[in-house]
Amino acid sequence: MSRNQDIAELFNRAADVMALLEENSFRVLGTRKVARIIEDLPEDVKTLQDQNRLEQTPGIGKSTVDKISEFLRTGHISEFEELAGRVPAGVLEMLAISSVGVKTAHQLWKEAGITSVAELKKHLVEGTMPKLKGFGEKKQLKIRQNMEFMEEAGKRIGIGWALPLAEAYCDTVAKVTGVSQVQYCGSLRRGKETIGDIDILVCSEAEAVPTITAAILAHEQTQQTVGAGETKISIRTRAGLQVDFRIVAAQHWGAALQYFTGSKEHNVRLRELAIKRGLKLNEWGLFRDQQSVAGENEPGIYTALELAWLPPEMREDRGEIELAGLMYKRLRGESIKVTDSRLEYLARDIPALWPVLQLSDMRGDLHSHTTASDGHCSIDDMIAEAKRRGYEYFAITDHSKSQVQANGLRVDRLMEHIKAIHAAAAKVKGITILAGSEVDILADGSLDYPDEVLQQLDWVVASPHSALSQESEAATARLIRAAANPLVDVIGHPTGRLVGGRRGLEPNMKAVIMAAARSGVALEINSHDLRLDLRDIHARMAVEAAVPLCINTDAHQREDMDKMIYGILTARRAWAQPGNVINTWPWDMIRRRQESRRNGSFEG
Ligand code: DGT
Ligand code: CA
Ligand code: CA
Ligand code: ZN
Repeated sequence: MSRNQDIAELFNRAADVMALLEENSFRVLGTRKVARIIEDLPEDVKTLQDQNRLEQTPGIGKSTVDKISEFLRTGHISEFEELAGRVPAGVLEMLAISSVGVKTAHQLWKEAGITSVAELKKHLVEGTMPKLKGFGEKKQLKIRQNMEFMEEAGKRIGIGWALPLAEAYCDTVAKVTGVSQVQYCGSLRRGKETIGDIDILVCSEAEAVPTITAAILAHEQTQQTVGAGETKISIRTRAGLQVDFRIVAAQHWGAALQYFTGSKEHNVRLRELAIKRGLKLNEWGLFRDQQSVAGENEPGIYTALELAWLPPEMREDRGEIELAGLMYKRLRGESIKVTDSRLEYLARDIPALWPVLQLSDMRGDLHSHTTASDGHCSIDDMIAEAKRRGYEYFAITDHSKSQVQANGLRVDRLMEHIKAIHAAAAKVKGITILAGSEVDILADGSLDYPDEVLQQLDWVVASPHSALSQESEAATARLIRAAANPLVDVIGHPTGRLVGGRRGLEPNMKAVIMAAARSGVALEINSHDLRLDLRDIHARMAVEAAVPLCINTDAHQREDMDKMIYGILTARRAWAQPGNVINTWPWDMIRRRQESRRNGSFEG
């Protein structure tokens, strides 16, 4: 920011303060106008002042010149600071949230007594906002979203935002002549729910580096360069996110890929293993003395360390290195002995090759909404989209009656809706359409429809939506009670948390998973990038307990079905194999399980 902009900012800020203090509106407007004039000055204020030309600028009077001079001398403007002292700092901070203007901030401060961003957030998250004029649910949601966005921008960003951005940069770089491979690495390649910065690895000839750099700088999202070396360039995007690019030659590709994918903890362990074998591992390769042993491709690094290759999502030093050691032996036909408690549940089935869950394994999506509740597309449109994606089955699960704000269906409307879904299904061949519901799990664990109603549905997702800040014990009892109902096929977004936004329920997850194992209910990984609920570590507990997962997009419109990938990444982080996820199964297999649960013959 230039000095002119800095000063303009101070004037604008002062105008905000005056407005908050309900000063004369001419004074407020006048101050904003001065800010605008300063911002638009074609020359640096300091130059103008030094040449005594500042006074001659139209719209800048004596008092403004004095303030600017004071700023140039001291770095602040005392009159403005005095003014700011009369407004709580937190109220001024609230103005930084887009969609909170002076009027709103004044209202929050004077009418609701809210004087900090944290207080505002608490009210919004807990739904305890005092009634204010013009401050409806829509406005509150908007503020909250902007607030969360701001927080994320300040620290880590959601994967749903980072992944498309990284892919766009990869596409740009891949088009440059001389580039043979491009891959995003780091936490993004490991599929973490939030990303600190994006790391992109480029394989190319040295001659291509200037063209690659130019292509990165010319990308529409690039704001500025943060750092650059011979084979490294870091940029900041318009949204403030850092992207690190590293360019390597083909003989180092695999080693660099392995290194920059991490995690750091995983890498530290690998390096120790290398040292034990008299080798040296770094981002350039795996070496014995000065001689390269591996480095061209990633699996080669692992093989040289007598480890099986595992998908990046598992590389967190949570037992995967021990697993990879056993898998390596397995592949060689050597006998193995499992001593690591983290691997006990797998002991009988340590695979020789890890079956990585793929998007193409998914046979259906079992949680979606239509215009009947709060979705944006018709039944026909959603079915057509599911079919277009090649799904074998698809469940429409609109909200139940307690979800009033989501236009939840009362029983009479639900009965009509079931008929409409079946009628729409009859028109489409080659896909099994399930008339379902996303029935609310009420605070005490009872369901929003009676069993007689649930019995008429082809598919039941039961999810908590309200009372999400209840005590852990109550949350545990609530989820266990819902899980015990054999008419429930899957517990949807079991905690209700929002990534970087809302903590959601914090039940004793072990107890909930044991209850699910007894009843045979599946647990959802809701793949909306802001939910990812179950999260990775909890989903892993489910996998260990052989509780099936169900990865659903909770689509409210056709394009939401794209979000399946985020759930898959989370499932991989949970060490899920395709068989652990029920919607990789053929419908008949799911149906048989459902039947046995409904008629009481289910035996786990
Ligand atoms: P982030 O960006 O905070 O979401 O997480 P990462 O994992 O992407 O971390 P980042 O961007 O700092 O570094 C990318 C990768 O580079 C990291 O996953 C592993 C590797 N790396 C970074 N620093 C170290 C280090 O000190 N030691 C080792 N062994 N590897 C490192
Ligand atoms: Ca990173
Ligand atoms: Ca980085
Ligand atoms: Zn839903």
